[in-house]
Amino acid sequence: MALIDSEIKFNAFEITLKNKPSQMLDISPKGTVPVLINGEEVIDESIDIMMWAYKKGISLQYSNFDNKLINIGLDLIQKNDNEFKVYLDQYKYSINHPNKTKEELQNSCLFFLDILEERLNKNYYLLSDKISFADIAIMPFIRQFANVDMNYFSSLKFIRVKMWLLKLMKSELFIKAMIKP
Ligand SMILES: N[C@@H](CCC(=O)N[C@@H](CS)C(=O)NCC(=O)O)C(=O)O
Repeated sequence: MALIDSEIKFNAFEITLKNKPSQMLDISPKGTVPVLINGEEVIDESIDIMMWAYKKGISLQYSNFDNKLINIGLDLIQKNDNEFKVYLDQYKYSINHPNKTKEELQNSCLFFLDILEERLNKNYYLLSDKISFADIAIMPFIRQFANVDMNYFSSLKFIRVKMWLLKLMKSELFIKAMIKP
């Protein structure tokens, strides 16, 4: 989404994670997606790809925000990547956690929705009334959380998070990003 938003032309290749191609592992042995190759340059962390795109691209998204907001955004992404995602993976793959009930796994994720709801009480999007890199970085994971059990997600009290997710899923940017390569 950051690459599209920054109007950077690129080719996308889908990877079967169970059968990673050697071309990918040669350039990025840690074996996670996404990996961006730009000539000799290899960037294999999503946040680094986003930041590269926003610095290189013509989108004004990044410069729209002052340092304080950028730091709030980076902090939210940190929490998403290092805390929420751990609990989200346990909930998504609950079969690997037979000692925990579904309710326990769901409850462990809610702290992050609380944080997002509080931000969205102030603005339409996470940093301001304009969409930002933080929305783009975090939205896919909230979508994954919702998709595990849509009835449960719909029943939650987080009205603003639900509206925010719907708005982003209907956005041109997301629809473009979801077109299969
Ligand atoms: N911190 C990395 C995490 C990327 C990551 O874990 N990607 C998953 C797919 S969503 C992956 O490639 N997993 C490797 C595997 O399942 O073998 C990033 O944000 O780029």
